[in-house]
Amino acid sequence: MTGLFITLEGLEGAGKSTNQNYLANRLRAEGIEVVLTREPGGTTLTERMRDVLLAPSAEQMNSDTELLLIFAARAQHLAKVIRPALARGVVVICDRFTDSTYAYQGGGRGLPLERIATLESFVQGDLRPDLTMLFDLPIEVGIARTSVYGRLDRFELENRAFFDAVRMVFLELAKAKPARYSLIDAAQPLTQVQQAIDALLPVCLERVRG
Ligand code: T5A
Repeated sequence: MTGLFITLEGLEGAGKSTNQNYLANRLRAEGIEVVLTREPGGTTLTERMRDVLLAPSAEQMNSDTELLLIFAARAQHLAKVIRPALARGVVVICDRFTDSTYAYQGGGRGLPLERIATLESFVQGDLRPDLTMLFDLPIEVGIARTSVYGRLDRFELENRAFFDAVRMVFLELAKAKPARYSLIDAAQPLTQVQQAIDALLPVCLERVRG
């Protein structure tokens, strides 16, 4: 048995966490076992690594340090959560994965995409998401939604140009890999976003049930 690996991507406030729960509930209603997880994070150890990555700090983090920390956390997360769940044949829904690395470290930080691809192969081998939902929206809409949370994390402190570059890479990835990606207009009201997810359910179910 091999499970199904679904990733949710997009800018801050795009609705990934909200719709991770929505999608999980829709699949569970069909009798499908689902594991929800996120990056960076997903295990006790990698949640601590997440804190290091997200906490604003007086000492500026070097971009390669950031990249390596993200892939170090990913190696642990794959070993402890994602690979075992897929081996049990369940659906894994992950809030962000390596496409976020291409978008934030490649687009936002300007690191070479080949360097990210090298680490991707080293850490993941052949494992790639089966399906990716990209929740796309302008950054101002996303930041307005998350501003209610109060304190900004290290990425949310970045400027408009950073997020424009992140968004552009996400859209390029979606265009380059149409078989894996579904592009969802996340600026719409939540009910419409969830109708778009409902429209993708038959594909998910077909893939799970073979
Ligand atoms: N990162 C991560 C990297 O740089 N490289 C990597 O490789 C990885 C994996 C993680 C940070 O790490 C960086 C990217 C990120 O900056 P995070 O907290 O996991 O940070 O990610 P965020 O995107 O910042 O999480 P958010 O919680 O801000 O965004 P979500 O999950 O997309 O949004 P959600 O569901 O929490 O919704 C936010 C609010 O909007 C409302 C919700 O109810 C909620 O209040 N909402 C809507 N309101 C109106 N209309 C809609 N359609 C709505 N959808 C949701």
